[in-house]
Amino acid sequence: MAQARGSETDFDAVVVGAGFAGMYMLHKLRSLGFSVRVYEAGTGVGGTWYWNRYPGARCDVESIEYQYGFSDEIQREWTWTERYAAQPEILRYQNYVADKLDLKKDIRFETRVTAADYDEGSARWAIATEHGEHVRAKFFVMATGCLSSARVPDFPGISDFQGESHHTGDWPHGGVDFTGKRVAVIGTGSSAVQSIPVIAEQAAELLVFQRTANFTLPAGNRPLAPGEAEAAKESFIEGRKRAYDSQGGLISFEYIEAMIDDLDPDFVQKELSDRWHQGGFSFLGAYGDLMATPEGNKVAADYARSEMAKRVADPAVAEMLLPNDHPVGVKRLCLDTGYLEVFNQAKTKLIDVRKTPIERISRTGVVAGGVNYEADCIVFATGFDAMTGSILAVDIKGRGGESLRDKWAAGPRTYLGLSTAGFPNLFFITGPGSPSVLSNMIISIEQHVHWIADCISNLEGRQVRAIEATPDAENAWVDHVNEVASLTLYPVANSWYMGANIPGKPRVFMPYAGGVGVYRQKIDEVAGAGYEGFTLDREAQAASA
Ligand code: N01
Repeated sequence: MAQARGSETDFDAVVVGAGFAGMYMLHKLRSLGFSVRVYEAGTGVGGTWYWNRYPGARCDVESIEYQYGFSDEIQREWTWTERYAAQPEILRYQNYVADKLDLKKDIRFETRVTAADYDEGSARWAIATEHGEHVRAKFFVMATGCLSSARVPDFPGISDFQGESHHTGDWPHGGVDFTGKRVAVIGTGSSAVQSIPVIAEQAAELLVFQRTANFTLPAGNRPLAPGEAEAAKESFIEGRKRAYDSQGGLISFEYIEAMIDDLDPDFVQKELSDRWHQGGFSFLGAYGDLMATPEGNKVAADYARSEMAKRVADPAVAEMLLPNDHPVGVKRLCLDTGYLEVFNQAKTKLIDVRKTPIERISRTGVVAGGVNYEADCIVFATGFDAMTGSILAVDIKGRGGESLRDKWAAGPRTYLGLSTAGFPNLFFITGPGSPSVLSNMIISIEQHVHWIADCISNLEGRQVRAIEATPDAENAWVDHVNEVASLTLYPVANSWYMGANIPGKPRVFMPYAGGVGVYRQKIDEVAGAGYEGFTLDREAQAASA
């Protein structure tokens, strides 16, 4: 192993973010002998799981699959307690890994990176933090997460509100006591669907402001049975290999490839039913065209609506809660524990803000349709500036001072989701143009960390000073990402995948829908062909130029 290089101000790599991605990137590069500095805005590791401490926060991927796979020792030492781990358990796991690998000493906490400028002369990034610190690094890695830029809509009067208000993605560490309070929740995405049943246990009154009804199915969470987690450890490493080559990085269920018209209708209904009651995302894999054609999707969507309706006592309320403006699965499917049943409680009121839009926040509550709904607390479960928000929060300037914000003004453009032309030695982990949020994030994070670490080692071994995507390769990749998306129903919905939840954000389908296994093959082929689609700037060439 090479001797670690670098000084307090000059590193082989600077990484932004200490969630699952940044932690593993640090470990991987450090174990290859590179000097690495990580910057993290929070006071601790965890990323998403550090910030999203709202009541009921829980992973929607099974805990056995939602963990690092790079160390058999780590997976054997850690024992998950529930089918879907809750936020505190995941955060404990991340801290356990960080401590075991002694990661924290190379992470600067409570420090946001504000700017990064590429200096062509030295082929190094100059990175500035909010505290006025300046460091340099050959490689700059954005491990900022896809759902980390919490967004409160720009409602008039927000600062007038006299009660307590919080965004689910920036929740107080000490928790919030809703006992006996009137609570208004704005939003009905995954964060709302998870938090509302827990808030309802304490609140005296609950007001839910819904703009879009979402598909939600019972998660089927449960404690892992004695011996279950231990047994999973035996097959974990072999399973992880299969996950790397799978569609979504999940191996707890199979995708049926046959099209619905080629299947017996009774078989289809049984598959839908079995998968629905199994909980989790297996429902979306019931047949090949479920996510590809309106006709195929409708069968599953009808099934989902019929199951959801059974859970709501008042048919008029059920009607409001049943999604009817988008296909099932094209907005992130919600997994819930008792969500719809909350609307059977007398203390809950559902307000359709399509019919009666939120006009403003008053001193005492939320004003919609001319009515002031009084509340002691407002919970903004209003989502994130997804995928690009945290990348563009840093003022990144590439070759010739080109601004990434300008370059991506009409939507993100990447080569393989890993890099972008004009910005040498800059890498994204699970960036736009990669499977990312359509997959088990841990699988996609590991895939990218391995690729980036191999790339950096390879370049260092060949005295390459800079690697940069070519505009042609990038254009071809962007076209491919769009073409694959157009074969699915994803682009039809107003989802955060499309940037549609942010007023003014370009409407572009950001992740790559081709699947984890297919994507892995492509990025490995690129590396195997000597980083096809990239230009490599060799030190000898630079010296003679
Ligand atoms: O955010 P969202 P989220 N007026 O964008 C509404 C992951 N996650 O935090 O749908 C009124 O989904 C908005 O309405 P609409 C998961 O990938 C995972 O819930 O845009 N309403 C919507 O109802 C998830 O998909 C877990 O019409 C407004 C809600 O706010 C992603 O994070 C748990 C509004 C936002 O929903 C984001 O989920 C939680 C306005 N002006 C999250 N603006 C796990 O289980 C927005 N809304 C691991």
